[in-house]
Amino acid sequence: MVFNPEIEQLPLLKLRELQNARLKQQVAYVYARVPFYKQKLDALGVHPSSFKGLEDLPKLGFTKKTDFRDNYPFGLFAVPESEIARLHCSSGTTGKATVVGYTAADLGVFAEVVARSLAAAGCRPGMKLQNAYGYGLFTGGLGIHYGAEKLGLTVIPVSGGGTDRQLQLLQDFQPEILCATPSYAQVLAEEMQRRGISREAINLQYAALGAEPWTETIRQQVETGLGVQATNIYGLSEIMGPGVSQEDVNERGTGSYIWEDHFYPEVVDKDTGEPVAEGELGVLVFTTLTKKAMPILRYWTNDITNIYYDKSGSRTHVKMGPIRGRSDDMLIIRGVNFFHTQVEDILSGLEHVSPYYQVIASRRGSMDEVEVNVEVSQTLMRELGLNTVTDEAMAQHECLQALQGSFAKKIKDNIGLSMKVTLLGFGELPRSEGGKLNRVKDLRNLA
Ligand code: ADP
Ligand code: K
Repeated sequence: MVFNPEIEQLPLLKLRELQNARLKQQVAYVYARVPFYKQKLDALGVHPSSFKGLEDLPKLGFTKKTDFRDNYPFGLFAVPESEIARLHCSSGTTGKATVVGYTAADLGVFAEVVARSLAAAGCRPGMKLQNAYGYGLFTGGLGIHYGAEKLGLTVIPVSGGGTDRQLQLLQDFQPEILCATPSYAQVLAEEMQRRGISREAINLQYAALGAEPWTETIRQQVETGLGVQATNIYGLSEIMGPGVSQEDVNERGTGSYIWEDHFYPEVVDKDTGEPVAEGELGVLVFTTLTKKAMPILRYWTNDITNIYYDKSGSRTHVKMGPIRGRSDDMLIIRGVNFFHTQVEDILSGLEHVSPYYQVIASRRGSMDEVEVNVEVSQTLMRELGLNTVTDEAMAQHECLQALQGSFAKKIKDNIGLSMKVTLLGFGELPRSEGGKLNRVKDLRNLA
């Protein structure tokens, strides 16, 4: 279902006109109202009176996470504090939390883009949505909540965590939609199986998953385990929250629509900051086009992805591929750049392993080393009669040695790095407790 066809299917030329007009307005607005931007634009020699719109966008420099910290808490606001209707913070995955503010009009746009997103995810008015995104300062819970209400869904505001209660409500209230982090949806799928709750006991049809990188492996596990069609929802507090982009349920695997009438995307080279060609990987950069409380010019998200137009898509807006990782958590090992999601892609091609893994980087002398811990599947553990994977078990079972060897070889072939692979028993790696799951440990700077 398309929530707002007039905008979501607006011909591209019209969309450009709209973006151009909005961008000029937004630049004049921040120049007049935010001292930080006035100083910055003056230093760059940009003045709203001569700013030509999209073609001049690269002249605006970048806004970075440190600019939010330097202006903590309210220094980037463009309206008096009395006009701020709500405050949120980013979840602080990397460092101190970032404060963001919304006017009532901003909250209206937030609800609109989430309503579009949930409609694209398969939701239709009258359905029930179990919202397992965290409520509170994190934008996820409340962001999904108001968008779901706007679309006409019944919201079950359960928040993250509390797996017993989540499973109970899935059975008692029979919601059609689940919103959660992908790692938490995995937990719910796994717990259902462990507790012998059949898929027929619940009524889920769709899941909109986001807030952290995930891959086709996880999609498969969640889709099978919960009996849903799972789509990607992406967003970030600095720009709005969840619902900056969303995958259409019938176009799964082909990218997520960015609601570019409100959030103008660019992809730039992570070293030079220069725009890359359509479809090429780089750092995603967003400029807000309609924000009132905290308009942001060219925000350097640190998220690595690509953007492209899909002519066979149901909407005209640009699509983005999955987030490959953050440029700041990209691991550089012996000069080779890689993301933990590459390890996950390899795992998806292997039998007899669970989708859980952990990548640990450490340094011995001046040598970087990487270890990958991965769980043996529950089925194989049962077949071999094992609770955990000891050295004796490794020595005794050739299939375990073969598993370890083929995984290590695939990593070497695909990523170009030798990594030490350690097999663990099923269930030994940490699971999500309702929020995001950290799959990478970089111990190199701790020594
Ligand atoms: P924090 O930066 O503290 O995690 P946010 O809660 O604002 O704060 O999270 C935004 C970030 O979360 C994004 O920049 C991105 O790295 C990640 N993220 C959000 N949604 C997705 C998604 N669907 N896929 C991959 N990463 C995502
Ligand atoms: K996040």
